[in-house]
Amino acid sequence: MTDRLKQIYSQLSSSFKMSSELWQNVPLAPPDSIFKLTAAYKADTYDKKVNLGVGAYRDDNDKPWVLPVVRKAEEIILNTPALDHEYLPITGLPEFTVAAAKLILGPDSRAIAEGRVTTVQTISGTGANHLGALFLSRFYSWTGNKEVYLSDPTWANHPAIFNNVGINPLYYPYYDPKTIGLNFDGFLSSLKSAPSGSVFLIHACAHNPTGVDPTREQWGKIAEIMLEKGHYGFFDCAYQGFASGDLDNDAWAVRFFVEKGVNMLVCQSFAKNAGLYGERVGALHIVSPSKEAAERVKSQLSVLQRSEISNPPTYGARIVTLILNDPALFEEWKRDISTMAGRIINMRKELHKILTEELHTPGNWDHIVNQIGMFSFTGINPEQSKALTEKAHIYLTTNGRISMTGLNHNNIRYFATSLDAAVRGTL
Ligand code: KET
Repeated sequence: MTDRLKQIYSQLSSSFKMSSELWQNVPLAPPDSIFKLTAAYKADTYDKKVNLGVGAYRDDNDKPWVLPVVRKAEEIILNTPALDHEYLPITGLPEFTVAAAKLILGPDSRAIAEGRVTTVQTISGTGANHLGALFLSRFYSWTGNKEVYLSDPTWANHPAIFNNVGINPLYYPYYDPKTIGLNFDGFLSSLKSAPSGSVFLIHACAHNPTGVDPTREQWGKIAEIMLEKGHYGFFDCAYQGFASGDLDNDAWAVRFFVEKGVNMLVCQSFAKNAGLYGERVGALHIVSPSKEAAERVKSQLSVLQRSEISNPPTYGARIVTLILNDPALFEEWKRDISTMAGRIINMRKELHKILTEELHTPGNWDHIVNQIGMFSFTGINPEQSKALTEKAHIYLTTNGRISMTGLNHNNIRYFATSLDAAVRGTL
């Protein structure tokens, strides 16, 4: 070997050595518990495979559904040559943020009229959760440790989002496996025993993963204690329209808490109700005690947003803006939402009927029809859930959550018989 070659060889081997050692202290993380299901489902070649993992709507042919109203809005965008690709303002498209606030807080919201609401366009609901958590981490008047109370169970990403900004997740009882319903007493005693001024993350409607929401009377009691104790409400609303099929109905709890004067923020997502998953359209709304406070909040959210994403993306926000601000498109959107919610409700009824009337599956399955939203918390244990995946090619999270929209008239019987066998231990 010539000296020159030797020199090159030695340089190369030392740079290989460096690159192989540089990340040696980075531990291998497990794949995401929800997204790994989509990947495994796609890789599976079995013809009867079923994906009940991620909460993304599918039509009765198991296809993603572009809402007809979204197609119309896209055409309008395509045919508006004046639209350019300039940056949006840091806090987002103003026509979007104004309309999004009205959608969740109500067109007659006093808080909006009084200028007490700060809205920032975010990277869908996840971005709203992150920005809200980051803002609290920096500016909330913490009296002790930075802690947030999450429902037990909750969306798998919640603890990770709060950990990322130095807020420690704690859990309040929410779900009672015995009744497959709300553990209302446990929830209330947690609200009562938490130190005053604690932050509680609350699912605004269609609780993920349980599909169990408090009744209006129960919400009333929750709000009362939150006011008494000066707790902060961190509302996550990813499913407005999916609980009842009605946008106003599903915003009831949020509007009620705002009206009662609970200190709070709301995270809003258009991923599910507008079927705009990959477009990442959402908003964070912080309700302040005064207009002047809302302005200061806005100034700080702008600073945080600028350093994180600079400014939010335009495309999805333009679609939602058209839908929210055009009365005809808005009416059409409401019909599209009830199409989605209606199909899910039909699948619930059908599944309940097959399990109870045809298969006589052991146990009570009424929760399948009583739970609301995209998910059902079946109540099966992790072994049964694993058996469904490994033996029947049915993909679901190991906590027994199923995304109801993955069911359709072609696969519901296969799923029901597999579930029946898993419960009987004969799969
Ligand atoms: N909050 C909740 C409660 C939630 O279930 C999701 C998504 C989000 C926020 C965020 O959605 P985004 O797409 O960022 O607007 N949940 C489904 C998808 C996911 O895990 O990301 C799910 O639970 O399957």
